[in-house]
Amino acid sequence: MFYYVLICLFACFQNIVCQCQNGWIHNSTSCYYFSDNTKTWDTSSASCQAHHAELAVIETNEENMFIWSEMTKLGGFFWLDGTDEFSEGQWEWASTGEPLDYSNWFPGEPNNSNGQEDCLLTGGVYKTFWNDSPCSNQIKYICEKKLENPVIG
Ligand SMILES: [Ca+2]
Ligand SMILES: [Ca+2]
Repeated sequence: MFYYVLICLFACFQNIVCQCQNGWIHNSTSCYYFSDNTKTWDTSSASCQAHHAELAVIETNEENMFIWSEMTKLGGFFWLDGTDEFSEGQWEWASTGEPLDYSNWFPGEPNNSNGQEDCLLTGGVYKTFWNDSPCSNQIKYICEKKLENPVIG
């Protein structure tokens, strides 16, 4: 806890807001929201954007393990920001258009089962691993927003 306060003080000194709003969880330079309710990938993405966030983009193993540590408390599958709906097999993060430089696919995935799996999920039976799934499935979702500079008025 003391160590965390030191980091937080340093972050504040650097003009970085070090707290997440209620219901959001801090990790590294982001705040995360893990939903209770279930939605399609599109409506999940829209819900995140309504909170000035995007579906979570996982860029490192550390971040993936943080996500897993929270998912284990809640249970269920969760949507991430990844999709290949624009070009089959070309996986990208929808919010940035960047390819998945880091990935943690379950063995045999992505398999585009029945030719209609274009959205990225994690958790559930896949645990820390990732699977491509039909975007119309209704599951939980994870939003992510970067810690922002404070507004100085
Ligand atoms: Ca696909
Ligand atoms: Ca699949």
